[in-house]
Amino acid sequence: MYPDELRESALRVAASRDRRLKEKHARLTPEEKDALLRGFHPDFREDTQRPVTVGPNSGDRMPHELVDLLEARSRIDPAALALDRADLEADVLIIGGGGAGAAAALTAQEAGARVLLVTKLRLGDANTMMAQGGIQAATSAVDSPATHYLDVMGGGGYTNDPALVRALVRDAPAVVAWLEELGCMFSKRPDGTLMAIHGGGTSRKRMHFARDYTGAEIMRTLRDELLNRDVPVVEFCPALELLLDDQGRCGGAVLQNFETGAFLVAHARTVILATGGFGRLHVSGFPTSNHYGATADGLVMAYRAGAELCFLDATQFHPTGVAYPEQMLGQLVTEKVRGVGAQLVNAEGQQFVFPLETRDAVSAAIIRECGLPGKGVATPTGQKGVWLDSPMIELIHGPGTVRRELPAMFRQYERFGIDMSVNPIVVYPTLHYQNGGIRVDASGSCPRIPGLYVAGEAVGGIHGRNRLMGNSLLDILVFGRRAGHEAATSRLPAAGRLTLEHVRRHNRGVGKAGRGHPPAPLLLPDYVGKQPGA
Ligand code: MEZ
Repeated sequence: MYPDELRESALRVAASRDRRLKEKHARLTPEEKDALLRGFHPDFREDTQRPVTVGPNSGDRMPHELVDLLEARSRIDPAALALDRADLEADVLIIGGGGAGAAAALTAQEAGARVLLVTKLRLGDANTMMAQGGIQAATSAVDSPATHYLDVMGGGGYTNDPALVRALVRDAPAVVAWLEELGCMFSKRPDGTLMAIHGGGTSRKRMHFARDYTGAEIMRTLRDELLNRDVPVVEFCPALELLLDDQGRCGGAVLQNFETGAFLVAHARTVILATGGFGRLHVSGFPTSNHYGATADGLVMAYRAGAELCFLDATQFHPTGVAYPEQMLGQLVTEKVRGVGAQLVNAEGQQFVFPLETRDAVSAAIIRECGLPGKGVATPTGQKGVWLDSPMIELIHGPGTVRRELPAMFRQYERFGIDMSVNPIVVYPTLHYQNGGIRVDASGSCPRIPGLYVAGEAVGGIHGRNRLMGNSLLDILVFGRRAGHEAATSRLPAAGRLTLEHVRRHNRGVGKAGRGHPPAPLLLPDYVGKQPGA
């Protein structure tokens, strides 16, 4: 099961289990948390970020991997394209085929718009599909949107945009009801009410879930609905640039057929960007839990068009990515494992952090522990990690709980001969989420670019400097629906003649620096001859 290097330490973890069952680890004080983050969170390392030198956020620090893209030249030559004739036309053009794009398309269509959804890969190929642990919503009598609001703000270090948080928590119960109406099968109690657990940083049990494949179940529901309603979808067709008129109003995009390489011009009254985050950029050399397509394309396009970005110096590393076996390096071990009782334990069988601190703090604590002599666990290839003591779940809730409540996780490990209901598993932080993104208002509109709306992980400000578990599956739906409605019902005057003048300006602005990077948007991560983080 485990090689010798790990077996001995796993036995120490098992021997300490009875003691730890009775032990409650102290919560961090605000001062301790601050010191932990400053000392060990990658955001605070000098070498992980630099100021961007072009565009509206010039001077702001962001991860090198993102700055490289923001400072890169376009993939297209603006002079070589005729933009007056449209290959595709719609009232609302939605760019992105994950949960946010799907929710936006359904809502815009309900509001009477002719919608078109274009997506880089296939419909549903997105982080939504990979989300495991749950979706937050204050649905119980002992909870309220106000309490949810306070948790979200606390998790984000009180830096979040209050208007966006208000929208998030207010819409949450209705969003869950909408999903149920569409046929989403959440885990329920015998009386038919939604099951709920805690996540890191929550003061109430409000994490609703479909076992441990919540995102897949939500995406299945949305995709079925799009197909049932015959919403037009064009797959394998990434967007490369937005189109603006001479007033800076957005009225379409340039797309590329991934198979033939042909450029396509799409005209629309309004455009919704739902392109996801930057999780495949391997920020600071970390492995990732993200979908292959998460290459920050929307940030690049919107930035060139003049959008303001925010909070991009705050990256979320999920505390529990797989560290062993290496074939699964970086894959998510859902926070639900800690939500139902597993503790984080060092090589000597000692708990070193309260398991449901916010993610930024838990990740920093794991990184600190791995740097202390004899405390971290080393896999045969030298990958560092700590133990996540999953067998505790069986001791707390009874035999069979892991297999029943965490079937996807259980199978993931079983394929490698590891029974996680009997043996602890080795974990290390993995790049998980882009806390920041494009600045929008509570309707999802981009204030600097009339006609442009943003939803999902591409949005910045909702989560401040650190998102809590289950608020991403929530925000893609809340802001997908808000953006969809707003884009469909907008009374903006029609865009004038569409141009790529902003792209010419950008290409001139980046000068020599831009030529040093491959063109952007990246579209797909480059693993050829280059290891992540090298
Ligand atoms: O919101 C998330 O990121 C989430 C639910 C992840 C998880 O641990 O399952």
